Amino acid sequence: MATSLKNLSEYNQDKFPDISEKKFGIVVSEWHDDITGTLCQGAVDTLLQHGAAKENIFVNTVPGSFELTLGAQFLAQQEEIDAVITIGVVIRGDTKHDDYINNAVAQGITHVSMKYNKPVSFGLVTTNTLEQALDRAGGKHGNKGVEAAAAVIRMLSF
Ligand code: DLZ
Repeated sequence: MATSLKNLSEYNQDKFPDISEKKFGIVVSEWHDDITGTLCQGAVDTLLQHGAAKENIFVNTVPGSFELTLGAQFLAQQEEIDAVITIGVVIRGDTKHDDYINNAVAQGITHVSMKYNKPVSFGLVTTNTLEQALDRAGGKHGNKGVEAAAAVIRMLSF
């Protein structure tokens, strides 16, 4: 379903496990940091709301979304980390730069998830305009950071 038809922050909590002892790594891109900050806050709030301990949430930043993969790998390789959330915003420009970044991150974090056998969620907002990104960061389409956190929580019960 297209995001424009769905509030991203609506999710089913039925299969959420107890996460009070789980440790979460969050890697956040500094590009468009006003928006990624809101997405990250959405992710942190969601983890806390579902029982994670504040001291078990580790937030790290990377310069841009392209670096999310390596950031995710640094976190995922730590034995004590149970799940990783990646947060970034890539807004389409005049060139195909965004395609290269988005595809690299999608493939990269999939690889990290497979390599370490841990949930790594794709909290990368990829839009044509700044307005669309804001709509997905606490705007009319919810907060993609919330969804990214909900996805890893759900996968921890798999
Ligand atoms: C270079 C670049 C561009 C043009 N746009 C974005 C963007 O919209 N969002 C984002 O997170 N990062 C962008 N970057 C930076 C790249 O992700 C990366 O940090 C640099 O190419 C250095 O590797």
